[in-house]
Amino acid sequence: MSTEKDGSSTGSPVMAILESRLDKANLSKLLALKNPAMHKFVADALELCRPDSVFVCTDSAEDVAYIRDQSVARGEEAPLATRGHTIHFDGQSDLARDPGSTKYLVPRGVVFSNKLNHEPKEDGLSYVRDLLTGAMAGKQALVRFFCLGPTNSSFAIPCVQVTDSFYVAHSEDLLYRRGYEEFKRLGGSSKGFFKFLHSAGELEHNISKNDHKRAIRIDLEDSVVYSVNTQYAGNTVGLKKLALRLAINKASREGWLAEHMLLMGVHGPKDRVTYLAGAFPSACGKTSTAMIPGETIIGDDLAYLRLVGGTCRAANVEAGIFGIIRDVNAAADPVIWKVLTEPGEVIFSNVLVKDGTPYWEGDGREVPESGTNYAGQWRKGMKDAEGKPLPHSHANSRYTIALRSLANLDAEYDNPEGVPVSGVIYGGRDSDTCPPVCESFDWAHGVMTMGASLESETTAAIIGKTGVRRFDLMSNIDFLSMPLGRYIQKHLSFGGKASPAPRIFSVNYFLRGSDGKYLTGMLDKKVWVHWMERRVHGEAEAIRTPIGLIPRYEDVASLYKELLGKEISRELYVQLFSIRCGKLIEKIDRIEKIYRSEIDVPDVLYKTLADQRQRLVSLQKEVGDVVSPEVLAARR
Ligand code: SPV
Ligand code: MN
Repeated sequence: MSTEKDGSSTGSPVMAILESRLDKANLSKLLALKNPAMHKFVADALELCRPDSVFVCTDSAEDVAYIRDQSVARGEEAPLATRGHTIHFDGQSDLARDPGSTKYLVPRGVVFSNKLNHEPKEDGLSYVRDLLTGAMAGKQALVRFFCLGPTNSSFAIPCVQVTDSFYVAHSEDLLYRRGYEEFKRLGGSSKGFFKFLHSAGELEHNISKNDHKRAIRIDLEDSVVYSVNTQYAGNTVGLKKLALRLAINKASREGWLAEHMLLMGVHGPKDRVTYLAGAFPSACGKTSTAMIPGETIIGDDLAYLRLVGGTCRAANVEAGIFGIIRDVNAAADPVIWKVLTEPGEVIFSNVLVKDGTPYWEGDGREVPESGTNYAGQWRKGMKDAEGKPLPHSHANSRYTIALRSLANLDAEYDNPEGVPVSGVIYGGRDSDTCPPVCESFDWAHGVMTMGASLESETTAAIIGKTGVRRFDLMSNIDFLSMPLGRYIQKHLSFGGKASPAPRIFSVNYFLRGSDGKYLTGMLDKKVWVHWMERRVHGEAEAIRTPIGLIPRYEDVASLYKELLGKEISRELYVQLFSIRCGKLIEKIDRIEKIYRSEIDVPDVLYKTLADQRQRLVSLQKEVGDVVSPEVLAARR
């Protein structure tokens, strides 16, 4: 492509395409950004998808309002009774992320992990480009610019999104920082930007008709993600999980970390704010941890971690929440409840609507007799194909809001330098193995036995059976774009360069008693994060166990009292924090087996797991299969 010195594409084939596809006003908005590589991407997308018209969205309030209004005018969203609230429905089989249809495009000669869905680049490209050919006929293409992370910051990654879905473009407006001015500021030097091309495909009643031909293809070489025949945000909103896959790869090349993590400020004694980052698989308590009453939120889903002068600092990549709505109610989450029930911009998806009011499972209200949901008309007593009661709202139904509408937003949330990270949390959905909280011996021990050994029972956030135990290293297995072993090695070296490295903790909110009931309550996580906060500042002791450091009864009891006004019995504490040697050994065996079939796994991982197994085996022989924390405390 020939480009002029000023960064425009005058006289080139790219320019010819843009001139033929865009009207004057939109062309001039696009060309005000002097970025030939971006022009080339947009031209290719338009030539491939052949929309009837194109709208280039700047950061102006007027342009953004056009997207929001058109989403309603075209029926992709419908207004609800409360001002600013809308409902969007995805198709009946398009209600969650679809790992099976998501593949990396691997160039010839490159060895990729057999744990990650991939195919030869040429095959995958031609498959997805075929599906996208002419996919925007009869529609308008939207070209939007955003920024992952705060603008004008070392965390920032500019992004361009081309989509024919007003719902996707509107969601992105709530979820991300605007980036048109950032592209303008960077001019041709905005290298390494991410590109996303999405089409919902042919529609029937605004639902993707061909969702059986859903395809998401990730081109790591060219930093492009293609997505077609789907609307569910996890498959379509470029800057969310599509970008995470590109970012993990980029981060590994550049020595930082792109993580599926919340970021929060824990408010400790003497007005101290301590920042923690936390990785949890989808629907396992990530948002509710970030939203713990009395603490402040920076982000609930995606964080970039960088070393700045030896300190680990992190920024929220996003500016909004695409959160699970199930069990959000006035008691459990008063801050989100307020946003969801008062005027302001909210997109609800896949909930039940009755007379303009959205309803969902666990909202604490009477379920209406009937209404409209993702499957059409719903009535109480309806059964699914297996004869089970059909829930009024889908288990993965969600709300989309901007963080700025939250009363508990942390003051530092937009700091271009990020915030210092004192601790990293790894949590999974685990009924019977790990204690509610445990601190690793050091960074490397935490990376390998907590992050890289994470397992979690599956949830409705991905298509497939729920409740099945699944390996999910760092809660990033669905987004990993490089061999597992190399990713672990990157974590080890990152922490090795930090002084001090953040502490690493594991949590488990999902331990169950023999009656199948959860042993801890929704708000008990406040106690665990405050114990971490005290540990960071050297203000709480710990009991050494074969798997790491756990809290003493005295500290747990005083934190329950101080933070929740509750008593916790010694019996419950012992039940929660007993070391289940047999279960923990089985877990190590499962994890080791997974890594044995992978490439480039650092030897230290096997050694660390073997040492931990040995400690557990000795304890089991000496004391028994389930060992009380009080026995361990007495052994010191
Ligand atoms: C998750 O499933 O982890 C989410 C929602 O945060 S999605 O956009 O589907 O990824
Ligand atoms: Mn997520």
